[in-house]
Amino acid sequence: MERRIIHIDMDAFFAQVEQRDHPEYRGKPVIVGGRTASRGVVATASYEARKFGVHSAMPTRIAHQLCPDGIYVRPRSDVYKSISEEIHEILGTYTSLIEPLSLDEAYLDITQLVNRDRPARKIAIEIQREIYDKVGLTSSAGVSYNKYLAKMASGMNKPSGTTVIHYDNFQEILWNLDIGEFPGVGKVTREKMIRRGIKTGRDLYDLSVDELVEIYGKRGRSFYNKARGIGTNELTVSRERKSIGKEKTFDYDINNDEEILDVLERLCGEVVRRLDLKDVAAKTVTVKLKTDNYVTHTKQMVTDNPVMTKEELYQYAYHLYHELKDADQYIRLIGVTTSSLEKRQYRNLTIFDFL
Ligand code: TTP
Ligand code: MG
Repeated sequence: MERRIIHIDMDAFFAQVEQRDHPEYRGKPVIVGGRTASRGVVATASYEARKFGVHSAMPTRIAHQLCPDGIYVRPRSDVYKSISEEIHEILGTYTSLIEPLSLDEAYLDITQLVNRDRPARKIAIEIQREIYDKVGLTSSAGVSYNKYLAKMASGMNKPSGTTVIHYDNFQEILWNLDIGEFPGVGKVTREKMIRRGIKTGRDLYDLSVDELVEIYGKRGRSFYNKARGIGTNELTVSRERKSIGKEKTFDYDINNDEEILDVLERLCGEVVRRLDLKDVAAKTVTVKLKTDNYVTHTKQMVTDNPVMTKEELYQYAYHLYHELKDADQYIRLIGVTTSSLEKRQYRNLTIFDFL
């Protein structure tokens, strides 16, 4: 059966997050990586930094030589992880047929969403726009009829590109590619192939499967298929996430209700934002406290009506907090989690709602 697969990949993910959160970094070469002095490697670089030749996995020392005036920052893994969850939550509102690949990449099977007025390219653009509006980051999308071509496509017009590979153009696109662009062809293999006269997708296409298997063993068959645009369209779908929560560790142990509740209220706001993104409501609310002697206490309750607003969630969380909290005990962490998630039901408005 013919399918429509979208591959979404955030542009210069870590670096773009740093530019989003530090406006003074925008338009500048930003390099996110380990240790800035003599050791460590580059995790990623903004597109401005890539112009200097800086790229992922390069020793930071080399990056400093290529781009001495760049802005070098350490990764903030927790932030990237939480943004990644927000992005995956947005994707989950389009379809449950999602295969997450990494923090910043996923496949979506949108076959069922496509119709004459809403072609796959349009859906891809809608997704990219929604991610930008809600998370403030650009992404690139590839659309095709299998995973391999969708992923190839998303890389073709970065940043902010939307690229479609279909039956009418796939062969021409693949034939014109440098051999190094094919998955599985690293630097070393590329050099060897070029020495054999295999420089482009077209050269690869001209070899028989027997010749390729003879030279490259098992990989040979894969190269043969890649040259012909053959790949799987089956997604390895992840399990639906069962809870959404947020927690905060205090810089120092505290025992001041007002301060703690302030944080709890903010956490409730963040959790509801994530419920909004997924368009779900929660039947269960759990509050967790960790005391200064590292003991964790949790208490949960089932709500009368599924929770969807910050005020509702905070009501429950406030109540649970007071049940858990010992007046003499200092705490070091507080968290609130929602579970038993269900799709929101929208009541049909009647004329009485307007009176
Ligand atoms: P990628 O999607 O490979 O790269 P990218 O998003 O930075 O840039 P592009 O626009 O080309 O997609 O990886 C996603 C993130 O994973 C990246 O921002 C940082 C991290 N990463 C590493 O930490 N080390 C690596 O070697 C690579 C490739 C990525
Ligand atoms: Mg990326």
